Amino acid sequence: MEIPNWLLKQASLNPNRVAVNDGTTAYTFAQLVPLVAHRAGQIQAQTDQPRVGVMTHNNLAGYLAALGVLAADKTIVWLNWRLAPEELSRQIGDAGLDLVLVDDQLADRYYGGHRVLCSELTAGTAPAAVLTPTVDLDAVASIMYTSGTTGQPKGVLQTYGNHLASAISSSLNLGVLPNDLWLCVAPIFHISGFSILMRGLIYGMGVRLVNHFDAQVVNQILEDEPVTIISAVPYMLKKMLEDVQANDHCYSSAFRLVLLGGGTIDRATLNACEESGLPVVQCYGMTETCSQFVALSAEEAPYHLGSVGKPLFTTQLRLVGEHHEIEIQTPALTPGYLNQPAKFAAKHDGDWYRTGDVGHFDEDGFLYVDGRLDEMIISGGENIFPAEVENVLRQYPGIQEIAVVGRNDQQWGAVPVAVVVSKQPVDFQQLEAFGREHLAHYKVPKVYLQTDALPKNASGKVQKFRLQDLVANA
Ligand code: S0N
Ligand code: MG
Ligand code: MG
Repeated sequence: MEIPNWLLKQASLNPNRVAVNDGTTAYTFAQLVPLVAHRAGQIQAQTDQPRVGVMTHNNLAGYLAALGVLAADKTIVWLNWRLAPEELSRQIGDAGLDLVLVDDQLADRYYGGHRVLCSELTAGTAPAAVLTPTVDLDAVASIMYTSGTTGQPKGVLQTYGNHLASAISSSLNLGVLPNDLWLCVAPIFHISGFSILMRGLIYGMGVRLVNHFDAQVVNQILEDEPVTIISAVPYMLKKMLEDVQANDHCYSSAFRLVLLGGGTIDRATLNACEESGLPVVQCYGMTETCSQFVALSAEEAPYHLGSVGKPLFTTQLRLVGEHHEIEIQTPALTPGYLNQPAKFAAKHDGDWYRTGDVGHFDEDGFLYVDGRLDEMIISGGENIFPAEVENVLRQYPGIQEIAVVGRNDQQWGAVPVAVVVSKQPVDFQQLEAFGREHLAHYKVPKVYLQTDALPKNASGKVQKFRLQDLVANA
């Protein structure tokens, strides 16, 4: 089904509303149209491929580049700039990219194929594109890679229809006010950030871009500017809270709430936020669902600390099996993984999508997420799959066996710890350096232990739960 082009629609409905603002420059929806058409024209002049990579911080140049990709009727493949060169090349290869648009600030982080810097895109002289007046809701707007239990990355397809369903569900819970201004410091290469840009286009709402996270910068903006909502992961909220407590920030009267997702949070932090006047609304979502599909409401949030809320208007949710796995149906659910249909099928239980998370409802119908069925570690809002780390570190000379296990961490939520078996003593500094060469730094274990043998079951599978005590006390 086709509906009107989102940007053109907003340029007609709300031409003079600010669409995006980076603190220095602001563009209204009407002003955005020619800028985006220009970027789209440059992109069309550079590639015939249906997908274009974008690797950027949360800035205007990157925002315009991304919207340019969409206006060129192509799919954005979001690249996480923290990834190591070989991790990036695998994604670029899988997506068949022959063009990657790169933030000038990240020029030295990009090592792949044909790249165009955002400044080069801005300076391009090819004719502007003519924007297609409609969007096809089944077309894939964006792709984001996630890893998995085997350690192989999968490109999650996100259609326009998925983004629309997600944005509508969120708005039916949080409401949309004419003065809403959503601060976007969550990376736009993650759905936590990109969903804000999509909501901006769908709601006709302003987005305040912040290049990268810095608690003091964010708190100063929330004090000085009429931001109404910010999306944050627990790491960010804790840093913001520390700074509020240390420097007595008082957010502007326009401020409505911190939408918190991307990992579990301790009750003490939530209590401290309440005492410091930081209104937190917890939610629960995934890349596969274009952001939250369960959330608290602003009214209920203070009375249900620790819960992620109720399934949103378009979400069906059930708990299945002895572990109470969370299974869902929602129109925001991805139609699949790029090039890997079998992996997507394997995540289904009939019509239900298996999240891999386990949870329970309280007597009032509020959902609590209790953990994961697999070994995934969430560090600062980044997912880490132990298999991916083990596959790399196992290649280090002398390593016979390795197990990577998550350990709770005050700052990051959880961090990976490596337990290695080797006949000779292992130089952990060298092992860590090896990991940092081949993996995004956040995936590299923060603690290393050597042991004589890994605990295994009768069929030879490592029993990681038996390493928990060792790792917790290391
Ligand atoms: C937390 C962030 C900002 C940390 O980055 P910071 O502090 O800026 O670090 P740097 O200065 O760049 O680096 C310092 C050292 O720290 C290491 N490092 C960086 N990040 C991590 C990490 N995550 N874990 C461990 N270490 C990390 C660096 O490597 C560096 O060390 P060295 O020098 O040794 O290299 C950053 O990590 C960040 O931006 N995280 C957030 C990611 C995120 O947004 N995740 C959410 C993903 N989930 C979803 O999108 C679904 C849920 C969702 O949609 C949602 C989520 C939240 C709110 C709303 C929603 C919604 O539903 O709308
Ligand atoms: Mg930093
Ligand atoms: Mg790093």
